[in-house]
Amino acid sequence: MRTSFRQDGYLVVPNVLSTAQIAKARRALAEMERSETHTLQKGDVEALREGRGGYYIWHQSFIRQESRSLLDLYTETGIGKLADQLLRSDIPSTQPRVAQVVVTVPPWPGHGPQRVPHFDGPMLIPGTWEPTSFSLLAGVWLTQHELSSSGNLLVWPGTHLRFGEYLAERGADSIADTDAMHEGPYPKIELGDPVPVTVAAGSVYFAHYLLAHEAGKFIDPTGDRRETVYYRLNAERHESNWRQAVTEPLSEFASA
Ligand SMILES: O=C(O)CCC(=O)C(=O)O
Repeated sequence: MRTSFRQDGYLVVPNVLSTAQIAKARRALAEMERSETHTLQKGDVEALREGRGGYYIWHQSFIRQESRSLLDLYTETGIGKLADQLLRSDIPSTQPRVAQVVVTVPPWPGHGPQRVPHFDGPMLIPGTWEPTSFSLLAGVWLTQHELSSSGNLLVWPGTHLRFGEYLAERGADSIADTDAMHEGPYPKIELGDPVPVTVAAGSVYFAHYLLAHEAGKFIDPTGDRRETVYYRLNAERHESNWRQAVTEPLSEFASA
């Protein structure tokens, strides 16, 4: 498990959620969707409402009352404990502050909001020089998603290591120089071939912060929508160690 995460930069753990946990989380999402309290981040929500298919994502901060259900999902399914098996034992994961919900509804012939592989941005906090990097992403798949070309997440295995080399050569702060990168943003490094993430409902996906990824097409109009909840996880002290974490991409992770 650790070996493939270290090499590929991602890992899928099947059968983490019970059927009851999946159903509870899907009900919570449906309720959030109906209440429209979510903050739409990007995507074509109008297309979805009008039944034309589409893709959208929104952010929920755990500080907000209405997103309590997403924190419950995180806690009840033991995602933090699984993440801790990937991280070094002296720097376990801390509770996430942000969850991101992704929903794709067929047909979705184009790509997601970002049309090229990307990382989740340096997203510098205004007035500071600290990027809002994180250690690893945990994604909970609430729907069955075992076919490709059905709005899959696409990943480029091994790119977390090559992105790390790129940053080690230029210095960690060059992560903010997105002008030197492709639009994604993602640096102009060798990517290799993308792999569609195909998983069963109830699986949890873990990915390194630096791994190149993108939302793929959804070409089958009869397919089912995808519902994924992502959590951005930090190893303890990531905020002060982020420069080392991005230039030595495995420095926060346990050896194989
Ligand atoms: O469709 C997905 O799951 C990927 C979402 C994504 O790339 C992102 O939020 O940065």
